[in-house]
Amino acid sequence: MSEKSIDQATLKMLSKAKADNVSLAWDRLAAQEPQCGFGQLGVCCRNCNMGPCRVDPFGDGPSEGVCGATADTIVARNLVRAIAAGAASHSDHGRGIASTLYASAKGHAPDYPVKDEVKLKALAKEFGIAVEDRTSQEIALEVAETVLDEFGTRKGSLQFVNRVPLKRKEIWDKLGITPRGIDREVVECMHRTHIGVDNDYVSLILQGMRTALSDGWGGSIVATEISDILFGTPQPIKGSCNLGVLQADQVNIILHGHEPTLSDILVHAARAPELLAAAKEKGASGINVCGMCCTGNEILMRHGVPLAGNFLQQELAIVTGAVEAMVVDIQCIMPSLPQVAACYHTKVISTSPKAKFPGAEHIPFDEHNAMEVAEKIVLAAVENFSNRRPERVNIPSDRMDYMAGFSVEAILSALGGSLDPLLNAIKSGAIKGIVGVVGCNNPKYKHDQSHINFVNELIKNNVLVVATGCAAIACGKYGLLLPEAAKNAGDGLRAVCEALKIPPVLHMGSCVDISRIMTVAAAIANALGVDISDLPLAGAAPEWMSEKAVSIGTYVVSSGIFTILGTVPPVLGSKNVAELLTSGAEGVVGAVFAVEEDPVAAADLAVKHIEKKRLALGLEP
Ligand code: CUV
Repeated sequence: MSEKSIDQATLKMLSKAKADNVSLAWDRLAAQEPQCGFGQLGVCCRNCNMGPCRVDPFGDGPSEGVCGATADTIVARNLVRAIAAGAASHSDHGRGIASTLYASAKGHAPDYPVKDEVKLKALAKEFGIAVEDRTSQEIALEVAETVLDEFGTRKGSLQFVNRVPLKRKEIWDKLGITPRGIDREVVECMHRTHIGVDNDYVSLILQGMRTALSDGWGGSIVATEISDILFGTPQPIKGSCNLGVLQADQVNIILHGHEPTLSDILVHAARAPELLAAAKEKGASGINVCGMCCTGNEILMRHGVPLAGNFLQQELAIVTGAVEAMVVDIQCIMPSLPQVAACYHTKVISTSPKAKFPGAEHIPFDEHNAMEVAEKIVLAAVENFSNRRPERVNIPSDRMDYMAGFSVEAILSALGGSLDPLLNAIKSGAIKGIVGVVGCNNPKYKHDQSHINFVNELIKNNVLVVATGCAAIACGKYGLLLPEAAKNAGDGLRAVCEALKIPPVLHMGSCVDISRIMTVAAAIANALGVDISDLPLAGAAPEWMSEKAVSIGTYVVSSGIFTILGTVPPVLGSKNVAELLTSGAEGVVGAVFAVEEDPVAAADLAVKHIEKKRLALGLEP
């Protein structure tokens, strides 16, 4: 068991699942083994019905598919399709949030007033939208319309690319990878990877980069910025995480998925006095709303809602036997949940028309009468409390406090209003550099281990860590999001954290909030008058698994930031593609990918890279 996770709560629930005869992701992985070698290498093509085809990686069998596609073409096409799926997921999430702002401004979504007018006006100005003598509703309407237009714009490039330094824009323009429209890039990926269209691996990967950029500097940034306008820009906030946040004597509701449109409103709905009274009538002492995965990060960042865990803990939360409802919307939700829930009393409630789950109850969420639907969902959970089977309940006691909520605005205010203290700390070497640690869990690797070992090693080396997604949740569970964690940091970083009363690992939000990290990177580069690729920065996804992570990694590299992957992507079937991504890209976009499964060695790569960049900037390594 202990080889599966380093997290005590997880290990306890793994044992309980075994005793309860419940099968989990780890069991299903074992049933898949040995996994398909062609798939692992990326040399399997199912893009047309002359296939499926596969290229023999050892050179004994066929070297091309029926249409003549080589390993280079097949691997590149598969990669580009993964990027398109990932970018589409983030961007469609962004569109959903922007549509909610539109409905709000039109007066059709009364439960979604603008919460951050300052940010609304700042964004309006960025888009050249007039703010003087206009009501916030008028501004919101034009902002929503303008942002929604970015998805199919004909103006040639996305507005948010203007945040990056001129040098970066020139690189993109020269390569022809400046994103032109959010939807357009995804569509073009699907077109180019159809049989008989783009068969040149370099050309395909450039389109993959352009599509990823339409996510990082398009869809994701839209999701973040408009969420802040609607739900409030995060500020430092305290809370706690891991499965121990579930309460034995309360109605437990877990919000799992990605869109704050649902989760934010549900947090408020659960506070209604009549629902609380209903819960008490059922014998519960209260209603305990917790988050999971990225929607958990959204409500954690804004309301300090406890976080029950990260990706690999979703089934385990149900295994506690203490969850009345697992409410899901979109992305990273295992189809197995209703099956696991069938062994307990948990109701899995799906809410998005885009994501239905056989075996789950579907309560369609509607932004036009959001509060009403949210209350209905909470009531369903409350009513389920009496079905709880006490003999099946076992909540692990493990929980940890954290501090989160580090939006760009919150970081600036912690720094006293300008980036200067951070820049000075980097120049003096107190902080050597910054690494963004993001991404998922993956049952092929020991749960949370790579995240934690990688991050610990970095802070020891005076590298400030900014984290999002399931990586950030992992950090939370091990106390790395507490200011006290600075005691494990190197002297320089420790002093900075102590002076500013911040943790050495800053939780910046959900996966779409990696756009916050990119915005900070661009702002630092602009302040120093250099390109992003000149900065002592790196990115890492130590335990990634999703296609969204493929898009993220690609836009981070395409923005000029060296990125380390802790799990091997399916590209090794083409020497040319692998070589382009890990070395050739340096001369093209100024950054490359590295793959390193050992987290300590990965941290060493990041530190060496940072030292190299410092030296080039004339700073002491
Ligand atoms: Ni969007 S994409 S498992 S929830 S970080 Fe978590 Fe984050 Fe990966 Fe999913």
